[in-house]
Amino acid sequence: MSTGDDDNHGDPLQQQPEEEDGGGYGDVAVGGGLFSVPDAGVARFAAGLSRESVVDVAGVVSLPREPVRGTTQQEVEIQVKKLYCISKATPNLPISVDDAARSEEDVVKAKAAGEQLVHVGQDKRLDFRVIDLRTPANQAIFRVQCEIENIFRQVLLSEGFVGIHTPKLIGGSSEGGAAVFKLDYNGQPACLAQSPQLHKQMAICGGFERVFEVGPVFRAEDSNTHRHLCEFVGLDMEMAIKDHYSEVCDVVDRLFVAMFDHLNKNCAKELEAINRQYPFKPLKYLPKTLRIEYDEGIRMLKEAGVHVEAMGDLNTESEKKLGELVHTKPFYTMPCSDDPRYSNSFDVFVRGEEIISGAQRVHIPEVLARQAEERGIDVGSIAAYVDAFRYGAPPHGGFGIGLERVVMLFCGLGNIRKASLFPRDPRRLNP
Ligand code: ATP
Ligand code: AMO
Repeated sequence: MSTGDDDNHGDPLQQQPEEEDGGGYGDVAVGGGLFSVPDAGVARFAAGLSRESVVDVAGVVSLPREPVRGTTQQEVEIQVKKLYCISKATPNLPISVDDAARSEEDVVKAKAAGEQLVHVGQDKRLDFRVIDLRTPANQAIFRVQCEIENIFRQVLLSEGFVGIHTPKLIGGSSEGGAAVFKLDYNGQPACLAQSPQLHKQMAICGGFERVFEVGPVFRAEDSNTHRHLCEFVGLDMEMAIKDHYSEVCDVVDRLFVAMFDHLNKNCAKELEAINRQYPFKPLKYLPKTLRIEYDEGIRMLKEAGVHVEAMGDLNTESEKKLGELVHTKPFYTMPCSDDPRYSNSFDVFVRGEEIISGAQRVHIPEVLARQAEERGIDVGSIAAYVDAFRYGAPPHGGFGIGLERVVMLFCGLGNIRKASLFPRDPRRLNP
């Protein structure tokens, strides 16, 4: 809906002639908005419009005399002078925006009060995503997502990184795992990239000291979980390091503290809209770092059945178990020089779930080939990558972030599908 005085309406399906100004305004609710219309004829026309029709209105905007109950658009009232219907919505909408905008709590309360409400489940929302996306919470979620992506770019650009785009059609798995979508590439076996891992490292070999990429990542996940998608947006970076891979962790700290501060400061309205439909507790974080908090480590160990004393030092067994919980690392990860059972790697967890994986990489081709072989990877399929380290390669490291996971976990959404515009999960390829 737009309001204004210009007559640039193309070829409206239906149009009301301009009415004389003054007196006799009546109210009518159209598609969730409150309009004051000049006379009964216009009121009839407006009331006959189906919900979600697109209208173009010329009129005077004012603050409402009182909020419109049970609607999603309550901020302004319009005294209509002209009303055009630009696009008629079918009167039999599969879901209504008002139903889709209710919180679980609203539904429970209304049911307790004996009201009959339509509950819109997750599958139905996703089946009719274009309507579901119109709810205030969804509008806010994708604005928050856009801000996160923007801050990622801004912080890295300000630190001298250059944005790159790596190929998404590649000859073999980039993470060494089986979760790849295979395809035929003019007669050659190929797959969709599981990450920009190999090529972002090769960009470092190509003389770019600091690179980042925002792009699609494909994972042939076979289990339906609340935090895995088959296609997600990867926020990746890679950088040459001088002394220690903690230089990469320092960037993580600066990036995420800037990101979370920015969201809290500049997206208060969006976070409130999300909170109204999907209540969540604001994320607590330290002002300077995201590195693992002791309590979080203790909680993970306790959940895994390991006995640990509150506030006690972790013994070797607990440390090892914590290491296992935070996963076995891929073939390109640099082992720790003091104890090769460990690696120079890190994960970042938010609300107990992983949002980032990162590490120093192996830049010695012989070690890289050996580690790949040990994990059953056909070294021939990654020969150009291994060879890239034969022509001079600086020590380097980097990390990958799942954009939808950051949105899901910052906003406590509970399901990654809510943070994906048109999610792709093991069962869903549509819409
Ligand atoms: P993978 O490729 O192994 O699936 P991933 O990076 O895609 O890893 P996840 O599968 O979410 O992301 O998590 C990786 C690892 O992190 C898991 O194998 C698990 O050990 C650990 N992990 C994730 N979430 C939790 C959690 N809530 N508590 C404990 N460990 C967790
Ligand atoms: P990893 O496999 O841990 O690491 O992935 C990086 C981050 O991507 C997110 N993520 C996912 N998000 C949604 N659906 C999925 N199926 C999914 N799988 C992973 C998580 C995870 O932390 N190459 C390394 C990164 C690196 O070391 O630079 C990698 O891909 O937020």
